[in-house]
Amino acid sequence: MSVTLNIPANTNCGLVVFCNSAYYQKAIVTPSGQDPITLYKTTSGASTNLMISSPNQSFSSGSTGQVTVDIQYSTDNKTWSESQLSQGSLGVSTTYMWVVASEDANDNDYNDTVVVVNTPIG
Ligand SMILES: [Ca+2]
Ligand SMILES: [Ca+2]
Repeated sequence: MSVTLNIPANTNCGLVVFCNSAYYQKAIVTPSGQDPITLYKTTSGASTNLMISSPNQSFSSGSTGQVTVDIQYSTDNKTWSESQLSQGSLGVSTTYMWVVASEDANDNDYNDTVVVVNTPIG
């Protein structure tokens, strides 16, 4: 199950994803009317802290500003399951941030994959 971020339309957004998890992780960020941006954490085994970003780590929120975020995990890099998602947003001084945290299966630390989208204000 994905969540939808309601971002002002046609706004440039930064994208960072970080992980703290043993399982494989996949984050799929889809701005309305655009191709999905899919980021993977492919290392499995020991718990791994990792920040991942695509070479093009910014995107436009598009004509509606609706951006969906889906986070999945896998134990074998073949079969993927939906993570539990927790969504929030905050404004700090001149920056606004949307955060989607996720839990894959085990310990409820909700940091297995965390997607952060940011825009400047004003
Ligand atoms: Ca966890
Ligand atoms: Ca974790």
